[in-house]
Parts: sequence; C-alpha cells; structure tokens
Amino acid sequence: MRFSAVASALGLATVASAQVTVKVGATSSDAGGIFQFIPNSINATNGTVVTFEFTGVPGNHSVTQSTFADPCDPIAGGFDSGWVLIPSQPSETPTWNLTITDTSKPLWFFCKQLLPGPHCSAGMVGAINAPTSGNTFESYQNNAKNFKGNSGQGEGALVGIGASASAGPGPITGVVQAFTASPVASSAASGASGASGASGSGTASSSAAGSSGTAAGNGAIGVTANAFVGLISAVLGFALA
Ligand SMILES: *[C@@H]1O[C@H](CO)[C@@H](O)[C@H](O)[C@H]1NC(C)=O
Ligand SMILES: *[C@@H]1O[C@H](CO)[C@@H](O)[C@H](O)[C@H]1NC(C)=O
Ligand SMILES: *[C@@H]1O[C@H](CO)[C@@H](O)[C@H](O)[C@H]1NC(C)=O
Ligand SMILES: *[C@@H]1O[C@H](CO)[C@@H](O)[C@H](O)[C@H]1NC(C)=O
Ligand SMILES: [Cu+2]
Repeated sequence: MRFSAVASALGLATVASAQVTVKVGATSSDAGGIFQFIPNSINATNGTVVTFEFTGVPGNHSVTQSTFADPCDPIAGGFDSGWVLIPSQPSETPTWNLTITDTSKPLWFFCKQLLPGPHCSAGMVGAINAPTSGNTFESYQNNAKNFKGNSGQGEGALVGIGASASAGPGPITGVVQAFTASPVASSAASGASGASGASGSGTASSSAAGSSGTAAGNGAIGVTANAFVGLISAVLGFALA
C-alpha cells in the first residue's frame, strides 16, 4: 500500500514536468553557422526543464540571461551557465538544465563569449516565452546584431530571474573544460588577449585543448563579418585607451 502511494506520487511529479532541448552552438557546415541556439525561441510552462546541450564542436559558449533592451550584457541577478569549452568531440555532450519558474515575463539569453568576436553580435541569442508582437524574438536578435563593442562578461549565477538551475553544466570530463570567471574582460587589456585567443593561441586552453587546441582555434575562426568587426573594435579600443 505504502509502496503504491509513493509510486503514484512520483508518477504525478513526472507527468507534471516537461522538458525541452536547446542546442548551444553548431558547426560551420550547419545552416546558420556556428553562432546560434537551436531552436532560438521556445515557449515553456512553469516547471519545464530546458536542457541546453553544448553541441557546438569546436565550441566555447555560454547561456547567460540578459534583457530585451540590452541583449548582450548580463542582467543583474540573472542566470549564467558559464563558458563550456569543447575543443573536439567529447565522449559525452555536456548539458545544463534550467527550470522555468515564472512564465509571466519573457526570458532573454545570449552567449557571452568574445572569442574570436562577440557571439552575441553574431546573433547567438535566445528567448523563452517571447511575445509574437512588440518585443519579439526577431527584434531582440536584431538588437543583438546591432550591438557594438564587447558583450558584458559579468558573472551570473545558477539562480536567475524566472528560471533557475540546481547545478552547473556537466559532465566536465576529458577534453571538456568549464570556465566560471572571465580572464579576458576585466580591463582594457581584454582587446589584446581577445586578439591572441582569436589567433588560436588562447592561453587558458592549456593541455586539454593542446592536442586539439588548433581545432578549437580554427573552428572559432569561422568568423562572421559581424564577429570580425567586433574583434577589430576590441583591438582598436585597446589601442586608443
Ligand atoms: C508561473 O509562476 C509564476 C510565479 O512563480 C506566476 O507569476 C505565473 O503566473 C505562473 N504562470 C502560470 C502560467 O501559471
Ligand atoms: C509563446 O508565448 C507568447 C507569450 O505568452 C505568445 O504570445 C505566443 O503566441 C506563444 N507562441 C506559441 C508558438 O505558442
Ligand atoms: C539534465 O537532465 C537530463 C535529463 O534528465 C540528464 O540526463 C542530464 O544528466 C542532466 N544534466 C546535468 C548536468 O545534470
Ligand atoms: C574559452 O573561453 C574562455 C572564456 O572566454 C577563455 O578564457 C578561453 O581562452 C577560451 N578557450 C579557447 C580555446 O577559445
Ligand atoms: Cu557562443
């Protein structure tokens, strides 16, 4: 008796929760290129778990909460997966599970990676429960593409506004590395280290990326015009500082 009561309670809990998958990053041979979330606009109910799959290989992406008006800067109190570097095909694709807790407002997110140019300005943004008129996903993405300079690199947390995670991305094993602090954005020197990262010599990649580090660098060099412009302005910003 007790057993079946527990079983039906579990059964209810399972039925009540839904799951949606969003891919983080693609490859240069995929339609739309490297810098995208697929799908990039979804609707979800309270309790839905959005499973972000870090499928971009090579890739070095994040899922970071922002606002409609300021698409490429982290929102204070927002969620943030941190970066997940995948220089070559991992044995297991890392995921990050974000549970939706408030559907009363749209949730906006972007990739805060600056190497080889800001991914956000290349259009790597996504939305959950975006309206179909007014502040639409398409307007948000256009704002992102028009964003000049570098995306904000502030650190978010697992718990965001309207959605939260109970753990970071995982598994982080083998070739995969996770970064939760930004080595490139704390000062004007960010332009310089961004440039060296873009040339495929990113220092933080160390041994795990060593054998396959060139793959990571080169893959990332599938630079879009936008990303390249971003990189150049980063370097210029440094030179003028
Ligand atoms: C989801 O939960 C939030 C509060 O946590 C509430 O404001 C919102 O109305 C809920 N949405 C639905 C569709 O029940
Ligand atoms: C998604 O949610 C928004 C906001 O509630 C709504 O306007 C839109 O029609 C929904 N889209 C789909 C495909 O259900
Ligand atoms: C995310 O959820 C999926 C499905 O439940 C699970 O297989 C996966 O291990 C979870 N990922 C993490 C990092 O907990
Ligand atoms: C991955 O991103 C982190 C954070 O921006 C950076 O420190 C690191 O150098 C990057 N690694 C590669 C190989 O691009
Ligand atoms: Cu990215």
